[in-house]
Amino acid sequence: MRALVTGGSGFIGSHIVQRLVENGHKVRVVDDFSTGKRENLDPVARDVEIITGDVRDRAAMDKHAAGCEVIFHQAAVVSVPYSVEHPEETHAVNIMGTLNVLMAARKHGVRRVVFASSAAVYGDEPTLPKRESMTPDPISPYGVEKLTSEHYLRAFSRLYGLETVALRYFNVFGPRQDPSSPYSGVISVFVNRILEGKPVDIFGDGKQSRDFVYVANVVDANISAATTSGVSGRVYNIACGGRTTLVELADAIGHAAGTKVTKRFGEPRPGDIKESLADVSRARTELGYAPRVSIEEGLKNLVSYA
Ligand code: UD2
Repeated sequence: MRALVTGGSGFIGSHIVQRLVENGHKVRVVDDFSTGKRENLDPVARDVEIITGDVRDRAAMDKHAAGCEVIFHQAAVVSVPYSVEHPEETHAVNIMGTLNVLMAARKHGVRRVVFASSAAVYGDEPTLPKRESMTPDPISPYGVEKLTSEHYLRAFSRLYGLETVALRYFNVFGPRQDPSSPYSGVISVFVNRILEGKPVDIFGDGKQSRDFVYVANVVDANISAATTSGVSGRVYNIACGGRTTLVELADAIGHAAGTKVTKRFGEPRPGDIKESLADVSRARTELGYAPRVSIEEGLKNLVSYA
């Protein structure tokens, strides 16, 4: 297939690009390089068309979608706290960006759009595990933006027959996740600290839990979402379907790195949810999704990469 990956130089996007190239597909990347890094595409740079572009730029997106069969729409401002501080900016990127992608896809007869949604659409509702049949209740602009985008996808699929699939990522980790921003995912931060022989800072008692998922599994889900028939308009949780507490996580990273971990416990982070766990049975049944890389194996890969 000929694919466009928006945000293709970012953490998850670059892994999707790499797999597509390995599988012999033609790939175009559009990225504004605000957080994505050129070196993320170094392994495949010669085989990929890389365009500097902004999903807010409707005319540009229109041009770049031409000739593509599938769009993997990964470009977004991915930080929840940043969206709380800058809702206008994240609205423009995360909603208008999606709309621009959908309009361009429709115009150029793109077969399918696969969209990177988020567990943030569920908000703070304590029922576990999260199922796609639950009523979403986002509590941040970021969650609202991802949910709104999902609705646009479904509307375009109903109105115009454009095939769309939304994947609700839970806590994704793996190589190339940037550990250096205040909004970085906890695993990238902890791995960095542990490999430097420094203590890790746990916000709260460390009993909070997340459903961590290694990035290769997320790539598998994207490929299935692009190629499985009969799933247009659907949304899917993408996670492992298991719970790891922060204390367990720190110890597991220490184990993977072959070192003892010092934990410093501090104040809980404001706005944090206590637990997160996905039911992944819909993705399993309809997309054939099976998280084949365990958290332990993923951590081992990450530690040897870092
Ligand atoms: C994840 C997603 C976010 C959104 C949200 C929806 C990531 C990176 N973020 O946020 O985009 O989808 O889920 O619910 O996947 N922590 C520490 N010490 C640190 C850093 C973090 O204790 O140095 C804790 C933090 O307080 C939280 C947990 O680790 O309890 C996970 O934090 P995170 O920022 O990696 O991810 P999360 O679940 O807040």
